[in-house]
Amino acid sequence: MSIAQWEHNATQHAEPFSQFIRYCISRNHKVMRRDALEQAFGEFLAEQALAPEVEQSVRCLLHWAQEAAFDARRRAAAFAVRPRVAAWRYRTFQLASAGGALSEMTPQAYLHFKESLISAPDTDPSGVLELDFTAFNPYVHKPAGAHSIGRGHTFIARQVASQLFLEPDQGAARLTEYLAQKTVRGQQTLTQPQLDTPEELREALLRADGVLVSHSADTQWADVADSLRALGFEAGWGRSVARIREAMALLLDLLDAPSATSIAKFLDRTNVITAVAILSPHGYFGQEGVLGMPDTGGQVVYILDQVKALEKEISERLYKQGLDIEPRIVVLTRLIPEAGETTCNQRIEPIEGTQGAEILRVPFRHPNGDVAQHWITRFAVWPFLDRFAVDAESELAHHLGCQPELIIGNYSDGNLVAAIMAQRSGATLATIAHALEKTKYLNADLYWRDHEENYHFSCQFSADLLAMNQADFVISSTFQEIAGTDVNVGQYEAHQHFTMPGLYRVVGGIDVFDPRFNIVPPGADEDIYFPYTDAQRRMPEYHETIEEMVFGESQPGRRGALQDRDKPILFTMARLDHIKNLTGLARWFGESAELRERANLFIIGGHVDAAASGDREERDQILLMHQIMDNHQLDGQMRWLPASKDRRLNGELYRWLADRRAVFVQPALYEAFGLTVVEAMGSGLPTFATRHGGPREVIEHDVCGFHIDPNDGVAAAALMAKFLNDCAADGEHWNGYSQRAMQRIQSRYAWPLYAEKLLSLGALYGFNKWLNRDRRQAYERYLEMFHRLMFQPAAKRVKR
Ligand code: UDP
Ligand code: LCN
Repeated sequence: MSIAQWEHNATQHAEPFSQFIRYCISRNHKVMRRDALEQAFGEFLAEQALAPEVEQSVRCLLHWAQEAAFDARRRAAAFAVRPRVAAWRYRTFQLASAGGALSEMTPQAYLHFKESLISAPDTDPSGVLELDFTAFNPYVHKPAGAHSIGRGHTFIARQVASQLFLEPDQGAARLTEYLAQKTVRGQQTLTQPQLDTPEELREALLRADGVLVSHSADTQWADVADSLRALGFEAGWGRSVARIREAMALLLDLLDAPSATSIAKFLDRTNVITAVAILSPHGYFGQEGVLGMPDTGGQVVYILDQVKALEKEISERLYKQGLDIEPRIVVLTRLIPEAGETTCNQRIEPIEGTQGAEILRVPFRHPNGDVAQHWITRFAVWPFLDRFAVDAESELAHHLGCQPELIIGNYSDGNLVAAIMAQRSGATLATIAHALEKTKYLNADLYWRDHEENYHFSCQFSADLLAMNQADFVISSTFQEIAGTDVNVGQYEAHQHFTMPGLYRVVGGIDVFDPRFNIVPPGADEDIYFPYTDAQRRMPEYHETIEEMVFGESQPGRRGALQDRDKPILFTMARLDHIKNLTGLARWFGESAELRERANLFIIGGHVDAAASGDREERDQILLMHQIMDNHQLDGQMRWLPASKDRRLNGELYRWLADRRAVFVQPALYEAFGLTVVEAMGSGLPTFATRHGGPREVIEHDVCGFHIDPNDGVAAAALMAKFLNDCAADGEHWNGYSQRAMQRIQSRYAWPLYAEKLLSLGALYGFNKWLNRDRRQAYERYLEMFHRLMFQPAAKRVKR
């Protein structure tokens, strides 16, 4: 659909379109998303039939409108139309006695239209702080096609090459300057500072090749170091003569005619990252007994796996580069003095499965210096973060004894702290959203005041804007996280234009075509989540415990006992958040006689005993779950256990269930990525997962699993029942899905691939940052002002 077609439809069918607008106004609708519009149109049709082709045209108009706003007073509607991925057009429809007139709107006008519906009418639109971060973007040329979204590195490599190439002498001089100042942990690498003109560098490279050519390819750096040092070189080109010559040849090419491929390859070889700080302040960050606790889920798993993979890859790179340096990786999180049975009150915790990576915990402090003693929900950590950033920086410097070259933020709070630290130190900044809250809560921006007491979105969305604009590169797990699908809006995309009435209006929050976005999907630890068919590595020592978990009796803290052990099992495991919708799954199951007939339901989530929970949202879900089990009398067909915190046991649980031809269900209302989906599929469980979010991209529908609509439980239950019926009729049916699920995960979601890509990005974007450091000053100032004038006052309003 093009915007011209949309306009054509709207004008051609102005009369029925205006009737529907009047219908919405008469029902007092103000702002509606596409789903709600489509539903309202169904209700409208029940009152007023339209000719089929007219009905189809109006339906089409609504389908491409992501949102509509209705103003009874002005007798007008405004539409946010998204004719294709990440393209937004705004149109207003002014009702007239017959039909109406369509006209174009700017994003500003559209946002003002919405604001006026909920704040005082006729507020002066210029009286609102309007933010446009994209105006400062150093990338004048950006890729335009949706296929480029999430592949920023290819664009940056081309841009860096052309920047160097456009001014040939200057380019060579910049490269020479870059090499001359390059130190690693205070040690000069690659070239000595006196090799400071391109001519001298070229000459030295040619002479070095003259020396190296007489050595065998596997001669070590140590054997040629003296000769190369005499020519002005230092370690860092390679451990063997073969690698040294390759890297030097790449540099000679670059000095003559830089290309995107050679610059990326050269940096990958030489711009090695040796020390990384990873920020993840909120939740209980630990290695044992924390998973499933409030705010403690996939992010912790992701980071611990990420650290292992990164350390391994850095070690290999350093080795090949000929540098005898140990990688240093530190995860910075919050120290919680009253941490229950967790280790979150310990300052240092070595990370298992690594040579030297550690968790370093730094407490949150009140303004008077007192340490905050208890866990604090992720929605209320904001007033602590500025101070945490400074404290973490000094503890890290003390602990590491060197500056990290790369700082990686996680989630809104970690990204903000990482941004502050990177801004102060000049390190390369990567951010990872994991889950942007804005798309999870309906109209969280427009009605932000209603959410403020519990969620403090004024802080969170400001932190998100700051971090995503400060980032040198952004790591995303899927394409949809950035730019959605043909019909669904991406999580980052939702930050392009939005308004928080009375606070600020964002007309350029982030541009998803910005080349800082890169898709780097995570994996699942292959030592824990491996195929159920891998008999050699199976962990039978857990089987007795698992048998008891699944088929044991009901007892305090657990509910339900499966009466018919022969039925296949529908399994789910998640934190017991509203958004995870485990209660939704229990209800679909309860309401579907067919599914109850066919299967048992096994749920692991949160606490079964509400008194044991310290989280408001979790307690609500616990009460709801009990109510559903009572109403549908599910105790003999459903079993519910509290969070299961042992990852190795969980890995074997997935496989044990696969032995019994079970399926995994992920019913979330929205799931940013969904590690459980990767774990379950990698273990061999056919998986039914929400079509809202990452699982839509992880699973190919009806090939290696199924997409389900969490808002249509009847259809989801029917799809599961049909699958189980097909499995009962054909013994191979389950196998096919299981095999394809395992293949899908093995080929795409693997940590070694992740680490390799992340470090290549660090090398490339780090150089890009150095090359363009003068261009970012205005941008940095704008961000700093936003931080001080918007974020900090909002954070001060959060109760400590
Ligand atoms: N998890 C767990 N026990 C539980 C609940 C979750 O071990 O009771 C683990 C799960 O195996 C996965 C992670 O926590 O590794 C949850 O990650 P996911 O991305 O699915 O969701 P998140 O909690 O991050 O929203
Ligand atoms: C947070 C989430 O909500 C999940 O969807 C992700 O899988 C997890 O973080 C890891 O990125």
